[in-house]
This record gives sequence, structure tokens and C-alpha cells, in this order.
Amino acid sequence: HLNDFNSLWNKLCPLGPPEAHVLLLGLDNAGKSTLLYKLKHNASVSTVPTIGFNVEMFEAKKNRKNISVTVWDVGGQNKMREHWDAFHHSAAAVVWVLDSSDRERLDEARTELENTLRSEQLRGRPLILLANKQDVNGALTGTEIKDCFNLRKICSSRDWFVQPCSGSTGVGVDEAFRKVVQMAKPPSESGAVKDNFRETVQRVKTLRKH
Ligand code: G3D
Repeated sequence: HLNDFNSLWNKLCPLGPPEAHVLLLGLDNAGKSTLLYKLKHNASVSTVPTIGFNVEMFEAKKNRKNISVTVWDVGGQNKMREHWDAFHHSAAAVVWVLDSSDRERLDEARTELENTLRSEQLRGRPLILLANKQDVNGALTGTEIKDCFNLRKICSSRDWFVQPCSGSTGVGVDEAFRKVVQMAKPPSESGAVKDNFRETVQRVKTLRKH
């Protein structure tokens, strides 16, 4: 689909450019693709590691108005990380997915999250941290994650919220999406979203060639 920008755009945005554009970020294996598909189909599907990006569009209600929300899962692999910046431009919210059961990679996740939040383009954007894999025995709770990540401090200049969930069972997924819609601060210029999308498609195409 990446070959034809216009048909992809029209497919994603039959009603025009989205009002809110949400970044779904996190380390590889955190559960981003699973959550995105759970949200979309409300059923677990088997997933493959995100190579380029997955993007889905949803209709939602905000302040009694219908809005469309695109959720971008831009991949958690090292190769893609340097390209995250390209997606920051017009984000209305950052959704950070954490594998709450993977204590060994907590430090890595914390460092990545801190790096992401340092981005100038994301200044003031709300953070919704999804404490995923709550179905796994021994998973860190939302409160433990809040303390361990020192969220009160690192999010002092933005709204933030921790939502425990499981992409496998679906627990907490609808609540997470509602929270994202409620907290999202849509960019003022919707044109910026389309420009950013075009640029991103080009970048991914280039990346795939190499
Ligand atoms: P990513 O897109 O962030 O890289 P994926 O992550 O969505 O590909 O998920 C990585 C692995 O974690 C997958 O397992 C997936 O099934 C699993 N997973 C995702 N969410 C949950 C969850 O809430 N609970 C549990 N127990 N597992 C989850 P595989 O084995 O397919 O690699």
C-alpha cells in the first residue's frame, strides 16, 4: 500500500485528515501491535514484529463532537528508533506501551521514555503510559511503575496517566483508548498532519530500499 500515497491516505482518512494523531511508542516486544489490533478488532490476533509502521484510524467522541484519531505504531526496533522524531511533529498525545512483566528491560524502557519526552516537538503533549501484560504473574502494578519511572517528576510539565492493561485479554484496552481521546490535545493545523504523513511514507520507503 505504501506504493500509492494517495490511495493509502484516502483509505486511512475517508473523512479527511484526522483531528488527532497519536503516537504509540515503546520498546520492541512491549505489545504495541497486539494492542493496536485489539483495539481495532477487539480480538487477539497473532502479530509479526513491526517492520515499518502500523497505522489505524478510529472514530471517537470528544466534547460531544465526533473526531477521528489515527494511532501510529512506528516500530520499536533499533533501526526505527532514530526515525521516531519524524512522527513527533503533530502528535496530540504520546501513548507509551510498557511490558510490565519484563523487569530486566525496565531501565532500558525508562531511558527510552525519558529520551522521547525530551523531544522539543513533544513539549506539553500528554503521556498515557500503558502498563501492558498485566495478565502475567508478577507484573509490576501501575503504582509501582509510576514510582519506578518517577513520572511525577519527569512529567512535571505535561498531563500524564498510567493505565494498566492487557493486549492479550483486552482488559483495560477500551479504557485506555477513552483516556487517550479525553487527554489528547489535537494540533491546531490539521494540514500539518498530512504533510507529516507524506514525509513519513517517503522516509519509510527509503528505509526499506536500504
Ligand atoms: P511490539 O509490537 O511492541 O513489538 P507485539 O509487541 O505486539 O508484537 O507483542 C510482543 C509479544 O508480547 C507477542 O508475543 C505478544 O503476543 C505478547 N503480548 C502482547 N501483549 C501481551 C499481553 O498483554 N500479555 C501477554 N501475556 N503477552 C502479550 P509472541 O510470543 O507472539 O512474540
